[in-house]
This record gives sequence, C-alpha cells and structure tokens, in this order.
Amino acid sequence: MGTNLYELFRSRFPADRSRPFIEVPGGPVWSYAQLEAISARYAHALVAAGAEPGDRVAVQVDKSPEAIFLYLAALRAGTVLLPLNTAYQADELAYFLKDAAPKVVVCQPPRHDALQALAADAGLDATVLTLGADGAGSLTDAAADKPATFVCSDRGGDDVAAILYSSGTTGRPKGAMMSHGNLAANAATLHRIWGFVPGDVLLHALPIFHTHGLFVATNCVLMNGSSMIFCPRFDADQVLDLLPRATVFMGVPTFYTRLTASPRLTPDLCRGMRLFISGSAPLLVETFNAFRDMTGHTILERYGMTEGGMFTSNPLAGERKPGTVGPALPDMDIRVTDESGRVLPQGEVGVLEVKGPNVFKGYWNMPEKTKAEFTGDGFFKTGDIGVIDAEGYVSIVGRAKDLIISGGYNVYPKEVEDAIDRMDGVVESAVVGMPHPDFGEAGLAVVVTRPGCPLSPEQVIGDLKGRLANYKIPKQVVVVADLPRNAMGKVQKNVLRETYAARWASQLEKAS
Ligand code: MCA
Ligand code: AMP
Repeated sequence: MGTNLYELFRSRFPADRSRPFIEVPGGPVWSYAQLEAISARYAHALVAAGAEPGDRVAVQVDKSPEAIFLYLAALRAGTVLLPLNTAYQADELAYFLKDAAPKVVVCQPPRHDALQALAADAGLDATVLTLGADGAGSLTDAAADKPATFVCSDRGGDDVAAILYSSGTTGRPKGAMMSHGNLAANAATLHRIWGFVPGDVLLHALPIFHTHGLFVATNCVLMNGSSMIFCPRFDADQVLDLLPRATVFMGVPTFYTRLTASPRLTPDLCRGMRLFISGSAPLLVETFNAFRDMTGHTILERYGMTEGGMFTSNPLAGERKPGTVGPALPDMDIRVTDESGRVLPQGEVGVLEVKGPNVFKGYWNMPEKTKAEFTGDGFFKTGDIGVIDAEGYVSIVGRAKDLIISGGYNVYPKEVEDAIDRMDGVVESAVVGMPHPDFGEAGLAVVVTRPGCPLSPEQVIGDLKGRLANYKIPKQVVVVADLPRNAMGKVQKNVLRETYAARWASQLEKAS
C-alpha cells in the first residue's frame, strides 16, 4: 500500500462493496462500489482537464455525495484539494485563485461564467468545471465515459493533499497545507480513540469545505468503512427526525444550543446514539449540562485547528470534563508557553503550542510566515490561550489572536475592518466579538466617519454584503466620532466591548 490517503481509506472499505456509504435523507443511497467507481471517473476527468499530481483543484460546490467523490478523486489523482466555502464572494475568491493558481476549478453551475472570469483575471490557465447539488454538471458529464478504475498517484506522506485558507490576523488569507501523512495520522487516531465500530452511522449536518465536516467527520466514516446520513445543511428538526437512525453526531456548539431549544430532544430519541461530539468553538457549560439533562448523553468536546486537525479530545471512556477540551491526543505533544516562549509549569495560563504527525506542513507560498508560527523545536503556536490541569486536561481560556468564532466559522476582525475602511467616508473602524445566544459570538463594527460624510449602519452592512461571506457581516454597526486608544495608540477593543455591551444586548433582543 502506498501513502496516498485514498489507499489507506480503501484498505478500510468493507469487503462487500455493496454496503452503504452515503445516504441522502429522502434521496438515494450510495454504496462503497459507487464511491470507488465515481471517484475513479472523476479522477480521470481531473486528469483530462489538465490536472497533474501536485496541481491545485479549487472546489466551491454545494454539499452533495458527488462533492465527497470529488474530494476522493482529487486524492487519487495526487492533486491538491482547495475546498472553498460557498459563502465566499468574488473578491475573496479572486485572492484564493491568484494565490493558489489552481489548474482546475469546480463550481456551482450558475457560477461558471463568474469563476471563469475570475480565473482569467488571475491570469490562470485553468479549466472550469461545474457540479450541482444534484450531482449534475460538466464534471459529471466529462466523467461519464471514463473508466471506473483509477491507479492512485503515488504520493509520499509529505506530499500536500489539501490547502485550506483562513483569513488570519493580518487580513491576508493564508493557505494551510495538509499532507497525506497529516490527514492519515489524524484520521487513524480519531477513528481509534472515538471507538468507531462497524455498525456506526454518522449523522452529518456540517458543511464539507472545512476541517470539521471533511477531515474529522467524513474521514472517520471512511476509516470505518461505514455509512453516514448526509444532510445538506444543519436543520434542527431534520437532525431530530434522523437521530433515531444514527449512532454518532458531530457538531459546532450552535448545533447543540439549537437542539436543546427543542422539546423534541428526549432520551428516547437518542436511545440508539453512542456519541455526541462538539468542537470548532467553546461549548458553554450550560449547553453541556442542558444536553445531558435532556438526553442522558454527555457531549464529548474536542479541540483543533485547520492547521493540523484535532489536537485534544475528552475521553470516550473516562471523565468528560465540562469547560475542557480534554487531554492531548495520544500522538500529540501540547505545552503552554509565556510571551517570550518559555515553557510554563502545569497549571499556568499561556499560549498553547502543539507538535504531532498531523500538524500541517506550513502556509502555501509563505515561508516567512510559516517560520514565525513554529518554534525552533518544531512546535506550532496555536494563538489559543490555555491551561492544562493536573490530569492533563486542556482548557481554552482565551485567544492571543484577534479572532471571532461565530457559529463555528472564524471571522478575522482585520479582514472585516479592511473592507469597511475601504468605504467612502470611513476614517477607520474596529470590529469586536460580542456574545451571541445562537452563534456564541458575533461581530460588532464600530465605525468612524469623516466629518460631513454621514453613513448609516444599514449602508455599512449593505456595502459589505456581496463583498464578504455572509457569516463575516457584523450583526450590528455603530457610527462614532473616534475610537478609544491606549497610550501606545492601539485601539482598546476591550473598552469597545464594555461600552457597547448594553446596547448590543438590547438590539439583539429587539431583533429576536
Ligand atoms: C449563517 N449566518 C451566520 C452564520 N451562519 N452568522 C454568523 N455566524 C455564522 N456561523 C447568518 C447568515 O449570514 C444569515 O444572515 C443568517 O445567519 C441565517 O443564515 P442561514 O444560512 O440560514 O444560517 P444557518 O443555515 O442556520 O447556519 C448557521 C449554522 C452554520 C448552521 C451554525 O453557520 C454552520 O453550519 N456552521 C458550522 C461551521 C463549521 O462547520 N465550522 C467548522 C470549521 P442574513 O439573514 O443577514 O443574510 S473547522 C474548525 O473550526 C476547526 C478545525 C475545528 O475545530 O473544527
Ligand atoms: P479554524 O481556524 O477554523 O480551524 O479554527 C480553529 C480555532 O477554533 C482554534 O484555534 C480555537 O480557537 C477554536 N476552537 C476549536 N475547537 C474549540 C473548542 N472545543 N473550544 C474552544 N475553541 C475551539
């Protein structure tokens, strides 16, 4: 067996390939035989479109079984998958295309011409193919007459399998390179420690363009050779309808707050379930407790990042401590350091640093940035502030990076501020994270306008829509004369959070 990740998955597929892999609620069931045949055909189509091993394949498509087959096809062809959130707008996409220079772009059918124009503007010689939510499109057409087998490209463990972009604190998105070896290591560990068994059915309601839905949830199923019920998006009622048929569920905290808001959530509904997992953002202790009270199940919280997948997990057997993300995974080293990089004793609060086989290769085209984010002895600086207790359980107590996590999506204030600052009449702006009952946190923008240039909050929001992905749009905007600064001239974001706390809460209440 080579080190192409697909070969690892394939070695775990059921001997009886007619067994189910993906079931779409109310729709078809796709078997492992179909997974193998369709991903082979798609791999041939990528090659025919000009993609060679190492070339990037950018994908901005709706969630569908075919989108998963495309992920597997990209692995088989040895190409580098670049999954893109469907909420990304033209300006955001233009950057990714220019930076990653994909050879093939696969998009939703109605966006073909727009993506073609963006690729041309970026000076790319790329083929643009389409794939709709129903599986139809020029990719599927191109694959139709291709063979149902494909010899996997021989990949070394260090070869890059995927690049995932995050905006970063400088506002300039950076692409985290995950190798075949990184993804394989994390998939094998998570599959083992979460105790997957042959009959497991994973209820999948996450998006598949980020680590959580793709490399955590889907890869566990592939490692297990079992099946998943594939919801197009998270809808609490649909999840409640389907829970009786599932055994494992993974979600961001917003999923759990929405589920606990429903009187339909009962122990009886969850009687077939063996595991509920939460991550991507802090799970409130109230949600953890409410869920246990309503179902008898204790949510297992874990922690990770795009730059490496999962780093810690509460145990399957053993105490799952609320407010913690559990001990380091068996193959991870985690430590806490102070601002000067000195390793702190157990129990002290500082920046979490991680090292392990799943930690990424670095940022695409950014060797200096990569160097700055790793220590001399190979630990990655997460930018999360944490503490480790006497039993090794990690708690995330804050973030050194200026980041808002809204409904499990990362929003970097700098990127939103840059977009606001480009508006006519704006002098400067500051975006801060405020508590939100549904999304955990959401953005508040405080905007300073030039004298004589009145700008309403609605105008600011209207201008941002279409320029930024919808989840990055601040939920509230305040227009002010100036921003509070400290003696060094730095904007005091904590003062803004305090100043606007009452106003934020009352406007949220009005909106609900
Ligand atoms: C939608 N909206 C949001 C968000 N999602 N606003 C802030 N934060 C969000 N996350 C806005 C839309 O712009 C819209 O505003 C309004 O809310 C309703 O949109 P809708 O599409 O109906 O929302 P939804 O379908 O209910 O989506 C909410 C959601 C979704 C289900 C929580 O955001 C979601 O699936 N989140 C999961 C994210 C995820 O998978 N993260 C993992 C990243 P308007 O009406 O004004 O237009 S991986 C990661 O973080 C690491 C590695 C890890 O540890 O896992
Ligand atoms: P991303 O860049 O989308 O991969 O998001 C990674 C970030 O999400 C981490 O650096 C943490 O700040 C946060 N995160 C992930 N899981 C948890 C968790 N269980 N509790 C608190 N924060 C989390």
